[in-house]
Amino acid sequence: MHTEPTTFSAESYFATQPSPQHLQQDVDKVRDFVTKQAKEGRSVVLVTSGGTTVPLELNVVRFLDNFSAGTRGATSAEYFLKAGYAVIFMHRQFSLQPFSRHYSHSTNPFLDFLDIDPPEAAGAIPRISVTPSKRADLLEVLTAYKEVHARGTLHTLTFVTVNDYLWLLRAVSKEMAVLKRRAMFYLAAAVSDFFLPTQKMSEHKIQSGKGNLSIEMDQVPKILKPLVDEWTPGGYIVSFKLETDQDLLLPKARQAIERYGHQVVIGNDLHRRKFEVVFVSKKLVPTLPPGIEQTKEATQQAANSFSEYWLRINLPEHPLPDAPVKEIEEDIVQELVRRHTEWIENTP
Ligand code: 9Z3
Repeated sequence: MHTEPTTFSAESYFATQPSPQHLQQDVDKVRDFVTKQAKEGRSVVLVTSGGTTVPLELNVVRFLDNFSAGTRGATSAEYFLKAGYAVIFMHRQFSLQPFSRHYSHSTNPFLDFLDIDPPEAAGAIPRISVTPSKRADLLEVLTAYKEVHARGTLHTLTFVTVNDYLWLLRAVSKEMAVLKRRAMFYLAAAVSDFFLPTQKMSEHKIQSGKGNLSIEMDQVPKILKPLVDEWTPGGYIVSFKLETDQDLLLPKARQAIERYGHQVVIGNDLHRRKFEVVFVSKKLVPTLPPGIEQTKEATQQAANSFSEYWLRINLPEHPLPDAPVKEIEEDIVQELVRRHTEWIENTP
C-alpha cells in the first residue's frame, strides 16, 4: 500500500498520535518528585536511556527497534546521583537501570553470587549468603543504592515505543520548567528517526501471503527545537549524536547545535563509544570590558565557531575478570556538572 508521506511538526504529531495510557499518572508522580527536589534545593537531571520501538501493527507482533543496551544512561545516572543531582531516569522497559546494571542477567548473573549454607539444625531453613569474593563490590553498590532510596533522589519512568517516549519527554520537560537553570536534560536514549502513524498502521498482523513487504515511514518530528524554545526554556540541554561513520560525527553534531541552539551535543561513534566521545558546543562570544567594541568580523567569527572537546580514556585490551574497569561516563558527568554549575553561576 503506497500512501503519501506526511510531514509532522511537533504540534501536528501530538494532535494526531494517541497519548500513552498512563501518561497522567506518570506526570503526577514526576510533579511530586520535582517539587520535593526543588524544595530541597537540588538540581534535577532527566536521563533518557535505551532504544525506542516503532510498532508495525496496532495489535503489535512486529516492531523496528533502535540499538541501545541502556549502559550509557544507567551508568551516567549513578554518577549524577553521586554528584548530588536528583535523577529522573526515563528508560526503555527492561533496559539497564542504575545499580542493578552491575548484576545484569547475562554479564553478571546475581544468582551466581549466592551460596546456600548448610542448615544450622536438622529441619531448619538453609541460609543464603553472598560469595565472599563478591561481598566488597556488592556492599559498595548496595550502600549507594540504599542511600539514594533513603534520600528519595531517583525517580524511574518507562517507555517502549517512540510514541511513549515523545509524549513522556514533552510532559516531563514541562514539569521540569519550574527548576529553570537547575534542570538538566541528558538525552542518551536511542530514538528512532522514523515511525508509522497509527492512521497508517494495519490493525492486525501483516500477512506474508502477498510476497515482499514494503513500508513507508514518516519522519519523527525534531523534538529538540520545541524542547529548547517552548517546553523548558532555561534548562541545560545535552543531546547525543550516534554515528557509525566517524567522518560524519563532527559535522552532524555541529549541525544539531546550529539547528536547535541547545548547550551540548555529545558525539559518539558506535564502536568507540566506550572510550571516546566529543563534546560540541557553540563558542561563547566573549564579553569585552566596557568601552571596547569588537569588530563585526570578530563577532561573526565567534558566533559561527564551535568548541570541540574530545574526552578519551584508556581501556585495557584484556581486562582481568574481577578488576574494576574505568567508565567513561564518570568523566562525561564530571565535565557536564562543571559546565552546568558554571552556566548556572554565570547566566543572569
Ligand atoms: C547515544 O548516542 C548513546 O550514547 C548510545 C549508548 C545509544 C550509543 P548504550 O545504551 O549506547 O550504552 O548501549 N544516544 C543517542 C542516540 C540517538 O538516537 N541520537 C539521535 C541521533 O543521533 C539524536 S537524539 O540522531
